[in-house]
Amino acid sequence: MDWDRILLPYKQAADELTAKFNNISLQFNKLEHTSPIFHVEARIKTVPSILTKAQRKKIPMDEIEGLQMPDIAGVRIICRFVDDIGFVVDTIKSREDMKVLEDRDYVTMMKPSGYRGRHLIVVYPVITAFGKKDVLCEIQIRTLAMNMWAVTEHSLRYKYDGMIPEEIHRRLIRTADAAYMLDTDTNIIREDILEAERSNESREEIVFYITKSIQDLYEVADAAEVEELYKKFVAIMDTKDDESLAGFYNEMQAIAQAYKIR
Ligand code: 0O2
Repeated sequence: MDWDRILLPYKQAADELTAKFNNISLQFNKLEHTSPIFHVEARIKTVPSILTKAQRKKIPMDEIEGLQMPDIAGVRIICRFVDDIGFVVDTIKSREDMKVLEDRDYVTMMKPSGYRGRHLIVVYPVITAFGKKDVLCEIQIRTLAMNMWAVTEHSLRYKYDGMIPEEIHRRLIRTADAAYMLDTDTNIIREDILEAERSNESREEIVFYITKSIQDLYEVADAAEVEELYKKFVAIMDTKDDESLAGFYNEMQAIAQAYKIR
């Protein structure tokens, strides 16, 4: 079999989808100060892994690119909060550049192993050097906690060749429960966490504005006056009082406007 000819379009799909999801994340972070997508990774199944799965599932070689093996190209999207998973799913379903064929929800219906995650099987068209090809891709969406569990379990499954000893299996179920609790609790305080981050970020922006303005004022204003402003700023920073910082920010905006530096 000409594996390069088969697999290269899948690599292209995985690369393009990774870039697209990373851009969605970037745009959310820049414009909304937070993103439902925390991290994106992708992989192409290796030839031995394709052959093993084909053998295990009795998939004829001329059907390995079909729905029985939809994960030759796999993209994994990691979210911070459980609610983000649904948001990412809706985003993917609303896009015109890929079509969702299957939606497997192992978040609400945990697998007997303890595995949790949401899997979308999408058909994604790539324009290769030799023309257009529709390829299947599995998009796995997990929280950080679900991912940590799955990566750990995957290593153990590999180590024990799929026959995980009973005691370790019991521990894995306990850690899956712990990961579920972590997800549930952080999801409940999601808005508080995001609000704290937004306020930290706006504090950083204010501090950046003030320091830049003071620096620029040295070019146009009386040095002693600027020195006084700088001392006042340092004193406010020492108090860690957000209200005083906001007041000083307003003062600096007025001064910057008067000197036409902003
Ligand atoms: P890899 O190395 O991650 O690519 P099957 O493929 O038969 O196991 P099915 O029903 O065809 O399962 O597809 P499913 O369960 O929707 O998704 C399969 C993929 O989900 C697996 O790919 C894993 O990545 C992940 N997964 C599913 N169940 C488990 C689990 O119990 N533990 C872990 N760690 N991952 C799981 P592959 O091909 O098994 O492996």
